Parts: sequence; C-alpha cells; structure tokens
Amino acid sequence: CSTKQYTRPEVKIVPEPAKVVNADGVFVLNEKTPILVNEDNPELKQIAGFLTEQLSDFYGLNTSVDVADSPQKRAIFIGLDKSLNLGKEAYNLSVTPKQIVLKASAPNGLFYGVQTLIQLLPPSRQQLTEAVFPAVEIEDAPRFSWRGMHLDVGRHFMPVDFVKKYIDYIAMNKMNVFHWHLTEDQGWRIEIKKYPKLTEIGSKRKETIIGHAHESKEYDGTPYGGFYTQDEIKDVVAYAKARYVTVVPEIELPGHALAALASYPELGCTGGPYEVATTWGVFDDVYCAGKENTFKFLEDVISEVMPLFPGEYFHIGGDECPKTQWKKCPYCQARMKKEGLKNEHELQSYFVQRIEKFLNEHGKKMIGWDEILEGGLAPNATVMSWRGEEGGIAAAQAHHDAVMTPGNYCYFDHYQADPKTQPLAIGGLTPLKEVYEYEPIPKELSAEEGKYILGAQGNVWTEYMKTPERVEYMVFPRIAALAEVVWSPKASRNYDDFMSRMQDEVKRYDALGINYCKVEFQ
Ligand code: NAG
Repeated sequence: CSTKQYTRPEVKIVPEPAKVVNADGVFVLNEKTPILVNEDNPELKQIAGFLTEQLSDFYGLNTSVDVADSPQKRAIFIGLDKSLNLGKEAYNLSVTPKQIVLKASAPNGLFYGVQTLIQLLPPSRQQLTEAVFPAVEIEDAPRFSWRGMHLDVGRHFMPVDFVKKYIDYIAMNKMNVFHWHLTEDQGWRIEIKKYPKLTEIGSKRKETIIGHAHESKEYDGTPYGGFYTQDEIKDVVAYAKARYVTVVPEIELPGHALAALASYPELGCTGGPYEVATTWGVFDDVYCAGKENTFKFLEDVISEVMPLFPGEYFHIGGDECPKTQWKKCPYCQARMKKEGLKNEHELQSYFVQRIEKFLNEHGKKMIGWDEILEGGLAPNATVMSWRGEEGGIAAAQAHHDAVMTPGNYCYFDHYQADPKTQPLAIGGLTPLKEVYEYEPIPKELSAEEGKYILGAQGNVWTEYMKTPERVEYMVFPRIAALAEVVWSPKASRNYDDFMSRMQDEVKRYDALGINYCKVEFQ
C-alpha cells in the first residue's frame, strides 16, 4: 500500500488565511490516525471534537482524541503553546506528509485552525476509508476583532435550534460576535422574571401585515408570538461560547419599544393603551424620558439580562426614536427644564448616558446605533454605524470605538439580485460582490483614527423573513464575503479568487442543507 498514489487536493479556504504556502504531497488520515491534544483539558478535547465530529458526520470515519506532549508521526497534533505569543485568535498550521501540527497561543486560535483543517477536506458528504489533506503551511490571524452577525428575532421569532445553527454559521466563517436583537415594537422575546407581562403580553401580536408595509393594507388575522426563557438563553450562550462566539444582547431604548409599552403602558408618555405592532416601520410611542419609573424599569430589566450574557458589550439600540411624544409630554418637558437640556436630542442623550452609567457601573461596555451621537455621545460608548459610514467616522474621530454596519454593504435584508427574480424583501440591492468590496476603515480616517474601527457586522432584519429558511437565503452566501472582509488581509482581497474558492464552499452549504441564494453559482 506504500505505493498508493494520491492527488493533492487544492487548498480553498474561506475566509482566505493571512498566509498560505502550498507544498508537495498529502497527509493521509484513516480511522487509526491519532488526534492528539497537548493538555488533558475538556476545552482542548472539545476543540478536537469538532474535527472528529466532522470526520464521522461527513465521511463516516471514526477517530478518537488522545493526549500527547509533542507532535508525532502519522498523527494530528493540536497544541496550545502560550510561548508562541500569537494573538488570541491566531494559529499556525503545518500539514506535511508525515504529520499535521496545529498550534496557537489560545483556544480561540486552535478552534479557527480546526475550522481550516475541516476546509482542507472534501466539501461533500461521502463514505471514505481515508481522508486526504493537502500539504500546506498556514499562518493565520484575523484583521479585525469584531466580526459580527446580527439577527432580529423581534419581527419574526427564530427557534432555539435555528439560533444555534446561526451560531454554527458564524463560527464556520471565523466570525466571533452574535448580536441578538431581542426586543422590538412587534415583539419582546426574552423572559424577564420581574416583569412577566413583557412576555405574557409583549411577546404576542394579534396579526401581521401581508406583503410590503409601504403598500399593503392587508393583515393575516393570525396571532403570532414567541420568546426565549432565561434557561434557553443560557443554553444558547453556552453553545456560542464553545464556538468562540460572544453573544451581544440588544434591549432597545428609547424607541422601538411598543411591545414593552403594550405590557406596561405607564412607561409611555401618554399612558396608552398601546398595542404590540402588527406592521413594520417607526412608531411615535417610545419610552417616556421624563418619568423616573422608566429608568427603574430599564435598570431592572438590564440587571436581569446582564448576568445571562458574560460578554463585555451590551447593546441598547438607540435608533429611530421619534421625538413627537416627548415634545408634548409634561414629564419629558419637566425633565429637560430640570436638567438644562436644550432640545429633545439632548433629552435622548441624557437617557442614553444614564443607561451607559448604569451599564459601566456593572462592568459592561455600552454599544448603540449611530443615533446615540445626536445630542452628545455618552462618554464611553461604542457606535454601530448603520446610516452609512458617517457615524463610524465621527465616532473614530472623537476617539470612540465603532463597528461598521452601513446599509449599502452590510444589510443582508436587502435584495441580492434583481428584485423581479427574488422573493419579497425590504428593498435595496446588495449583491455578493458589493459586500466583498466593502472596506471597513473609511478613507476619511487617519491611520491612528482607523484603529478605533473594531470591525464590521452583517445585519439581518426579519420583517420580510418569516422562517429560518428565508434567513439562510438572505445570509448565504453574503456572510462568506463579509467574513473575508473582516478576517483576511486587505491586500489579498480578490473577487475572482474568492469566487473560485466559493465553488467548494457552496458544496459545503449543500452538504449542510443550507438554503443559500444561488444566483452567482449557476
Ligand atoms: C432600520 C431600523 C430597523 C429596520 C431596518 C430595516 C436599524 C438600526 N434600524 O430602519 O429596525 O428593521 O432598518 O432595514 O437598522
């Protein structure tokens, strides 16, 4: 059998690693090949487990994980090596005909190395007695630290099983943030024990608009609802942690709050009654900025939410808060007078700064949509720039961190091809190539200011995505383009090369049963 000839498979990794040096030959794995970790600890074994799982699930190859101090011949060695001094998410991978050695200074890097190893194998499911890895030397590390995907579960609720799949998708693209948009006008989706009506009332709407909200007057007459218990949230957060994904919760304030107001009408300026929204858009009724009760409520809610999410960031929304009610509200006007606030933008800023202070006191960093710049930015806030890049530019110039999510490039609720050929979406047009060509550091910024850009994120608003299948369709393959934008070196960006690697990646989507948009792959 030593004379057996193997063809070396091509290396096609998405996102493209920082440095790839191809070599001759292959490493051949069979069921006897040891998969070794250098420490007898559950975390390393779990990381190796993602490889053994893939081997058995895709190719029917049953391998097992053992412990060994150093690399060995005819084995895959996964070694944590702090003395390497690599960045937390970096890894070095060496595949030679003799052995495979994966090393990193932190488990995060090893996890990404395993993702790369998986991509060296055939993209389709097939029964194998041997798996063939191409010989290659890879040194890899991400360009940005915030590589995010957002999911709006307010407009349409997504079941826990799918949320976990979504986290898998984030991880396989070497992304590391899941921004979970948990509250909306159309539904409050997280159990809060102190305020049970938030889910009893706020998680349900009596019906939903049919078709496009701009032109339709027709409703489906069907009650709709759903929420996550705190136990489910913990389960999802643990699932994400094992995949090196940080979950950033978003509790929206002061706007997009109708579901909360329907549950506790005293939190609005007029006292209601309010109804959980049944159509999409921006609504005038928002939290009252004058009443102390509003702050008491929000601090209570935040106090319950914070311990569920161990990550350092807490997203407070902050977008699209009409000032209509505040202008008429005696409580809001009294607050403005007392605090010496010149206008309602400053009142919003007061609101957000109070919440930031509370979060900071509890060890959390606040992040919000770029409207939090209006009326004065909270002292430590990170800005998520969605109305173009201006918010991110302003934040970075003021030496605040920013995450770029400009609509033109990062809104995956936009059409990805000619709308006439596509199922109904909100509007816009953001084809795969456009996402790929996005540059997160705006040219307006100096090199120093550019350092405040933490990364970028794809946003998935679900007004027009009722099911997980639709979410997948809007997300794939655009997530791969964004992953490369935030992971790979700027200089290696090349759309044709990306598309040639994607030919294999979409086979992987097929094997995983992912419902992706095929327009670029026919
Ligand atoms: C904006 C809203 C969002 C909506 C989306 C649709 C942000 C920060 N706010 O109008 O609630 O679902 O765009 O593209 O995006």
